[in-house]
Amino acid sequence: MNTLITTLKSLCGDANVLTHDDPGVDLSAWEQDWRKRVKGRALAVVRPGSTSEVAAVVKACAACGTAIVPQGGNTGLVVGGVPDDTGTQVVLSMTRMNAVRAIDPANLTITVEAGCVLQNLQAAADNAGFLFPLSLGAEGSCTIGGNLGTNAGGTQVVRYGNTRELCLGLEVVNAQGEVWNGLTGLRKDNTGYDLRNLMIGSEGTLGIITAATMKLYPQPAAQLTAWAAVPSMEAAVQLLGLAHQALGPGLTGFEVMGQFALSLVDKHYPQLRVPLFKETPWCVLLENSDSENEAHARAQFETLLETALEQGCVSDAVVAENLSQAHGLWHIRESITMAQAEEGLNIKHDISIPVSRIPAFVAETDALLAREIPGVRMVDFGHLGDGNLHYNVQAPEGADGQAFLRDWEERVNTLVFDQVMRHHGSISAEHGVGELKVDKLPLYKDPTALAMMRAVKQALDPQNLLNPGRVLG
Ligand code: FAD
Ligand code: 2HG
Ligand code: ZN
Repeated sequence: MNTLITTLKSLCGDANVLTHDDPGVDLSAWEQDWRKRVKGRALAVVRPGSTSEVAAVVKACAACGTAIVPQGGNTGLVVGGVPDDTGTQVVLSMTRMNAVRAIDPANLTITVEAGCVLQNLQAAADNAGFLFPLSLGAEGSCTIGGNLGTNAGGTQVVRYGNTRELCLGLEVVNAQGEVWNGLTGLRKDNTGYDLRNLMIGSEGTLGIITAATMKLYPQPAAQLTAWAAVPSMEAAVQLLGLAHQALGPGLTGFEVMGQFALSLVDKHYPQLRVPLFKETPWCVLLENSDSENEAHARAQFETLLETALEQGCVSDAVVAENLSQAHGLWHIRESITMAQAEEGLNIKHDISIPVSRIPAFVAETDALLAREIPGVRMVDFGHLGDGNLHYNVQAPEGADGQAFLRDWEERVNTLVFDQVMRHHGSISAEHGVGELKVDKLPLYKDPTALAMMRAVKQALDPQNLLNPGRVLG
């Protein structure tokens, strides 16, 4: 047997080192990305149970020059957490390290291990009487380590920020297998370079996050959800301005959903009963989190929606009567990704643009794509409150998805990303670069920034052992 495998087994236990040679073991769950874009082949999947085991595994891999691919829930959308197809890389699955280490109510912090599933972190905060606001469709499977690795966004960013803004401290194993204990929980610490923010969003290329201290917030006294039909993207942006004014920090969600995106949910999950979408090009989902009470939140919402109806930026609206209706509306929004996958392979773009430019971007880019690909179907939706659109391109009705990707992906990406640049945006808002966008970064990122990023990678991981081929290629 490979001597590295023997060493890894002695470090983590036989049951926690899986290889293709083990009878009856299927490694596909770790080797295949969520979107089924890539199927790699791992040398082994290693599941450490503690920070010291992670450190020892990294040291053993570094000693023989074996690359490591950190993995959490494997829900990433840019092929960042699966091995390549050489059969030489070790997948470091963090899911056994899932403990809640501590809650500090006075400091409003929670310290958890990296493999803690986001939903379990939310529940631990809730049980202690607090809110942990990070929320995304994959929350039942993704881990806080993966969220930090990708600097995930989700649906509450308009109020609470990305994962980066929610993190106060990290524990990290570096590429040399040394442990950096930065679990401070401090809101102020100006003692030099910000290593925490360097690690967050580095997609496993600079270090392995083993634990994190995250911010907690008071739970809102009331949370109300509204669903509004809007006549245009301009109207959606106007409604966002009104919502900021009327709700202030109470505005905790502002999502936009195009008619075709909602029609896919209606088609594939008719039981979800999508409201208002048939007569309008766009719908908006708004959330108002109030620190007073439900009556106050409802009155605020009613005033906002009356003003919006008067000004013509909303044509119709419903306000959820209770929590279960609110969950139903959010469930429709969160089902778009699955409905799109049911419809077939597609070209995803996770882009950000200044909110003020989004209407022009969508109108121009829709027209360019329709001219190039007659019948192309646009699955547009996303976090309009943050200027983040999921501008996804689906093959014309009846076309073969595989052939569509082969013939059009490059051309469509160039067209969309050139448009993003013209509107001063970013080609990755929240999903990251992974492997899918590695070749695009040199084309669309400032060359000085890219050179500085390469220098950081070279300094921290000179052997290029941590997630090689991702982010920088
Ligand atoms: P993985 O997929 O396992 O890994 C992601 C990246 O992080 C990889 O590069 C990996 O190497 C690295 N990594 C993982 N763990 C660690 C660690 N401990 N230390 C260092 N690096 C690590 N994303 C959003 O931002 N917003 C959304 O609204 C959103 N919605 C989604 C909805 C659905 C249905 C799905 C399937 C995905 C969605 N995503 C969204 C994408 C995905 O859920 C996020 O990127 C999430 O943060 C990934 O977490 P994970 O644990 O699954 O990480
Ligand atoms: C979301 O906002 C996710 O639902 C997934 O970021 C986006 O499927 C997508 O393109
Ligand atoms: Zn998103």
